[in-house]
Amino acid sequence: MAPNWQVLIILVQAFIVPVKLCEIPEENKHLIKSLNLKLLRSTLDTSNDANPSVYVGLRLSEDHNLEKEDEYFQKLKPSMEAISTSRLGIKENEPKTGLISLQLMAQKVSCDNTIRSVKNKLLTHLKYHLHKEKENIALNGKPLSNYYQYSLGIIAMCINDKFADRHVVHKLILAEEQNQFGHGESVSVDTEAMAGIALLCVKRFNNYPRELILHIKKSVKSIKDKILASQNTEGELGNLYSTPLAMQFLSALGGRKDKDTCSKAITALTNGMKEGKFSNPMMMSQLLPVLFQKSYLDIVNVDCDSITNNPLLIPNSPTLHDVVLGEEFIQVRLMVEGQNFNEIIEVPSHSSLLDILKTAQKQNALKFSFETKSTMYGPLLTSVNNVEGYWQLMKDSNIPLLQGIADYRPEGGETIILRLGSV
Ligand code: B12
Repeated sequence: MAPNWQVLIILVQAFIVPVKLCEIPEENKHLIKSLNLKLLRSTLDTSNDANPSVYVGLRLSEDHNLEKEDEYFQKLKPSMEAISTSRLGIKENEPKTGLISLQLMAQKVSCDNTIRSVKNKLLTHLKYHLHKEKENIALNGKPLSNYYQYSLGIIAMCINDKFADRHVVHKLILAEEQNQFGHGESVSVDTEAMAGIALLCVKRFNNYPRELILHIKKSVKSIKDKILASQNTEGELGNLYSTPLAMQFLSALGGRKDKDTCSKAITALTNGMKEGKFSNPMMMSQLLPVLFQKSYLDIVNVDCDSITNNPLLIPNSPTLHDVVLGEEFIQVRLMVEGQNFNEIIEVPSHSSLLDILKTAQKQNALKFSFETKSTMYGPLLTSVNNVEGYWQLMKDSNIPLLQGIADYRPEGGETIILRLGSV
């Protein structure tokens, strides 16, 4: 029988030209560059502390402004050095598991070997933190920070060729089996993904007992199934902001079977980018690697000798506010559940929820006050009318907001509810 040449050529091509799972379509490739520039531009903003996740995102890109990246890495160093020289311990029950992990990842992608001693000390701190997190799981059924940071910790050890204690890994597997990865009251696809990436990373070590390896494989499969099942009609895996990490997990997993899921998710992400929904540097930093089909596991593949500079990748300087406030005024209802606060607040259109809270505080000094804590994602609302806790942000009656107070900009006529929830 004569060979079917067309089929043969396609087969051969499939082997020679690696088909990248989930590549962004040609007509949308310009979005990658604009995201890269936006993230680079955020590094020029001196009002926030340098963020190691932003640096990792930039380094996992394939387009670089080496000078700006290096300047930013220099800004990260003091905080790495401060942690590395601090005494081993956890202050005020506030573990730094996630931060130390991101710092170690940043150090690894920087190719800067002059701070090897800092790296070793950070690894010692991380090992200690993971041990304390594990102890807390055994005692209180949950880590001191959360399973997202616990997984980041395992990844940071793993990409530095240090394998986490098997009991640490085992606790993550148990949590996955018992569906413990939540975000407030809902499932956290971000955490599923991060745990999946961590398990894929440790699976590469041959040092774990066979039994544990089998458990790891089973958990990875279960995470994959949960992530695929979380896809909604828009193509998002979980929600828009968990889609980048879910995609990182699928890319670390490899394989071609999920092409349809991937292309739908890419559509959701490109639509989100076109609508300007990725403006938060932390969120952009989780997304940028995905646009190059990369995951945190690719940190080990960064080839320091072949990173080239693109002299045309020049960010313009950051302005104080990306969004220009509108000239018209809008009215937004602000309610604090259980505290009898229910007022209409008038603000210029395009104001953020933070602007609304500030206006409310100014106008109702006796009835409304709030406090925030600065985090890598922006300001977190930590206290309302002197009540501290996890303040959930809701819209209309029961829709949780997908952005924080500094990023969310309500429409006129919306009702915002601040609700004290349980983590
Ligand atoms: C764990 C977690 C939480 C926990 C944190 C406490 C805990 N148990 O550790 C809880 C449940 C409290 C929480 C709350 C919220 N979260 Co949350 N959270 C996460 C998660 C899964 C990991 C965060 C983390 O540990 N990062 C690593 C460490 C190193 O960073 P860190 O800055 O040191 O960590 C602290 C802050 O990040 C803070 N934090 C957590 N979430 C958020 C969200 C915002 C907007 C801010 C400013 C801070 C913040 O809590 C962390 C631990 O203390 C991320 C997932 C992701 N993809 O990043 C979502 C995520 C960051 N959260 C998100 C959202 C929307 C919220 C809420 C606004 C939800 C709501 N409608 O109320 C609230 C915050 C409201 C407020 N009061 O200001 C979104 C943010 C999307 C965006 N565009 O910015 C994410 C990406 C999840 C998602 N896919 O929707 N979150």
